[in-house]
Amino acid sequence: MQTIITKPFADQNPGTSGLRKKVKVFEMPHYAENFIQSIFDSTGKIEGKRLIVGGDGRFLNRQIIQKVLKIAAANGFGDAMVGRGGILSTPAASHLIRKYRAHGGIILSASHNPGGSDGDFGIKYNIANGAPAPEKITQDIYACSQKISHYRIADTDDVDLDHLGKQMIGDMKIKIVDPVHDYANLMEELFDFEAIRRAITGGFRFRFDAMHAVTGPYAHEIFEQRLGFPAGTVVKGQPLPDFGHQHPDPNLVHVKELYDLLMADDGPDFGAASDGDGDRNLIIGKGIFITPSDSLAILAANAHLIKEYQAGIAGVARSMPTSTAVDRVAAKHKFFLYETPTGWKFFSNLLDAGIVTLCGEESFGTGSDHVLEKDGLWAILMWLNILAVSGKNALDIVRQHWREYGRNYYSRHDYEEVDARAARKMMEDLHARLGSLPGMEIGSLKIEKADDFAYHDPVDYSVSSNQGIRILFKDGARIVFRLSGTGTQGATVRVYMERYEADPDLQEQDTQKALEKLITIADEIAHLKLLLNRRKPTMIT
Ligand code: G16
Repeated sequence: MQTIITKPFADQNPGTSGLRKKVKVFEMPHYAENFIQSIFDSTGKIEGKRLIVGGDGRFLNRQIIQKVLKIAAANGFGDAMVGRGGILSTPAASHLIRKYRAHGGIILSASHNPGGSDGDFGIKYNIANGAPAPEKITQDIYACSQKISHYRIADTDDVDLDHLGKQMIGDMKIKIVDPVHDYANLMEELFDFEAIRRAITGGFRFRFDAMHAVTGPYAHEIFEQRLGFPAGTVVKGQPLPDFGHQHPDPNLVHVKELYDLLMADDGPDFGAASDGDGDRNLIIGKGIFITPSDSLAILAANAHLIKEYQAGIAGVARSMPTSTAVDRVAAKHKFFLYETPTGWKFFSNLLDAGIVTLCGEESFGTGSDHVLEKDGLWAILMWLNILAVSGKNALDIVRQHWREYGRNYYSRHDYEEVDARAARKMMEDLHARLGSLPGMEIGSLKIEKADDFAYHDPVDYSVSSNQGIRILFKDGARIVFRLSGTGTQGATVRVYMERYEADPDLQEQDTQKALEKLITIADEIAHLKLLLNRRKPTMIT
């Protein structure tokens, strides 16, 4: 066991979800070691405790796992469970932490960010209940990283990550486990696999795009082996360090092939995709893309069809920028509804306290209290289960939902990798004008309220301020501006727009067309194009 002298790196402040940087940054001597030691220094007594370790298989995954294990052994952990090949999806890691009563888990992933030697890498820490570390802990980790002077590490051979079984580093036991088995069992407990099998026998066709990311092995086991979808249902199922040169972000740009297939007359009935670490989901029904906000609302409205949620759900939560579609479901069915800042960590307290059963975000994340992380395959299985027991197709379910609750037209415009100073200035200018906006009339729209969202956590009473600027119009329309906390290059400005349409005859318009007025107003209010020096957004979802 060695003690290595080191110096702090100023930039080790975790963002929306862990520390994300370019691979090149993580390759700098001591960079990863410092952050891992800072985690262990901020998370309480660890002697003799258990640690769960795994990642999404991206470039550097194996090397950093070796460092995590050697530093964990030198810091006194009793044992570590590691996914074979270094693989664990984020929700599967969360499940293992809970099931095997671990002290916590380290998940190596930069989620939907690109991989490969020029791509991104990330380190996340999840606490004993399986949830992402709350802000109090991430702030402590950062504080430790800013005064670190040494780290402890075992000077030993690398662990064999590819064979199931036990090994030792000093006094720490290491168990290499099947990354899929426990998670697949959990899914089988939650959902009616028999009903889905009957739908398959009845001709139901499905396509899942694993994007060469972590969900491939899980999807082959659950969809093809256990449910019986034919081989070939899961495509791009082999995790690759560079995700096959693709961006593992399940949106309509990066899974265009899947979208086109689902829009074709002879396409499958249902399509889905997941991201780098398996916590996001993209849902496409035959002939219709279902926005994450609508998906959350529809899952909440139909949860009673699923055996796990038959007894009713306690409440639902959505992140502030997510559309208010689910609010209408909550109001009708009298569920509690919570509006949190962006970041899954804010949902975890609510889930753990049992006051919320389902959560979701516009950024393709949905989940429930089965694990305290968002869970891509869970959301897809929930849809499959609802389709199977209702006997309806996805398009009809969505249309009926809009007719019953109204439609929330919704879109996010991203200005990616803009100059960070320009982005901050744009937000500051807007912030300074918030007081003058209420009452302003723009065309037929009147601004009712303008603020910077602050969240008061009802469980631990913590307050999180400056979580995004909201412009709320009298008719319920909204524009939200915020800076992303997951980018690794410059800054990314996200602009979210939403408006409600109750009239069924007006619910089938093109989304961008339906939001045209708000798109123009967003630019007029924030001077986006001028201040960011961009003619248009880089990504529209
Ligand atoms: C993370 C967070 C999500 C958040 C997303 C995007 O997801 O867990 O809550 O919505 O980042 O955040 P931002 O808008 O700040 O870029 P993931 O899947 O990237 O871990």
